[in-house]
Amino acid sequence: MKRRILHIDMDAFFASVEQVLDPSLRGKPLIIGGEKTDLRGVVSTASYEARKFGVHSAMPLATAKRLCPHGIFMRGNHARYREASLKVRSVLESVSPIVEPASIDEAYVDVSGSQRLFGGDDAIAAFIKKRIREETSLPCTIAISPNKLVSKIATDQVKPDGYICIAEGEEAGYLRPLPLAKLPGAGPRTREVLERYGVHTIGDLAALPIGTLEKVFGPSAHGLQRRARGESTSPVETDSTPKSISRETTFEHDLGDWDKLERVLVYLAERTAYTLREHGMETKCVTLKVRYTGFDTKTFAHTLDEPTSVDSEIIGVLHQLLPKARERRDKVRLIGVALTSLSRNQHQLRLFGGQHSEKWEKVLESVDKVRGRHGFETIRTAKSVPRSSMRSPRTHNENDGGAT
Ligand code: TTP
Ligand code: MG
Repeated sequence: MKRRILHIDMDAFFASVEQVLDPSLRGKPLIIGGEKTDLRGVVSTASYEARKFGVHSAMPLATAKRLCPHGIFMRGNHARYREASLKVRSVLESVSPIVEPASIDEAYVDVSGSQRLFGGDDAIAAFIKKRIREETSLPCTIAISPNKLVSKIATDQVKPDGYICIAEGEEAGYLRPLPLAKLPGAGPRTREVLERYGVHTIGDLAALPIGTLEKVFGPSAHGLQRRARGESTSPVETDSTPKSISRETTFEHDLGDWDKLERVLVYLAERTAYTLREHGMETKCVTLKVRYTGFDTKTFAHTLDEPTSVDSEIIGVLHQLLPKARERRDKVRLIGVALTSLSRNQHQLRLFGGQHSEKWEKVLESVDKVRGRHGFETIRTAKSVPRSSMRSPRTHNENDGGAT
């Protein structure tokens, strides 16, 4: 499934809400932040008509009054803005369950899974704009691209009442001509340094030899250049998006048999990997947790080069970590697995860059389907140990629920 991420930002949000409440304000230079008599304070937003005079957010009211003396100045009504914001959110949630509000008037939506249902990006955007108009009468701008970064930059380019769709593979080309200031993370200090190297556009940064960039910015050079190329894998995070997935088991009697411990670990790895895939996510960091006799607890972690959701790869990492845990002679009271550095599953990246095959993903998909229908226990690999050899499952000792 191709990853399609939508970014939506309402146009001149506070001012637009006021214009809906009082239509006589439409088409007029409207400035929200304070009354004309308020001496202090800053502009929170200005209608596009007021922006023509150079008025913008965060500008002192006094300056705004000087630039736009005939403007209409209002304090604003936050309860109304929140109400409109919630209506927008519920429209977005009717398109996809994966919605991340980024501010009162801005959100990301993972619409990868909504493509077929709605008939593609253009139809999704048209549907949202129409529904928001019906529910709130407010204008908004939408961008859809393979990731949050590119969509966020793009909405700003096509405001107000805009829409843009950037196809997979076009990210770098789209960003190339834009001024460096448009790239999140390229603040004034960074830009000042880069300009000395003749970097003025995002494309210039993307094309700069990485060695040069590393000399100036150290290891963060790579991330900076990846962003300049429009690459980003950060997931759209909902309230239910897990930050980590873990599972652990406490034994009835402390165990010294590492073959058995290993089998329990394989079982725990399969369970966490299953939960991971249920969430449509991948992990980059696998942690082995061991509590020895006497309650001393140690964790051993390994970060992968490529994220994965494949059982065998997670188990492989645990096998690498086990010898370290075994250095201690003590018996084991508890053993656990935690998966962190989670991101949305990137089938695309996998097919081209990853080592593991598409076939594996297919197999796991069908295994998960059977498990979803008939329960997890119906399929288990030969090396994993059955639940009966663990103490009172589920209720107390296993950290159930998976997501923490
Ligand atoms: P923005 O989306 O940054 O601005 P906007 O919606 O007014 O205009 P645009 O069409 O360019 O998106 O911010 C959303 C709301 O947040 C804005 O209407 C008012 C509030 N806000 C402040 O109160 N103070 C600020 O400094 C900014 C930037 C926004
Ligand atoms: Mg806005």
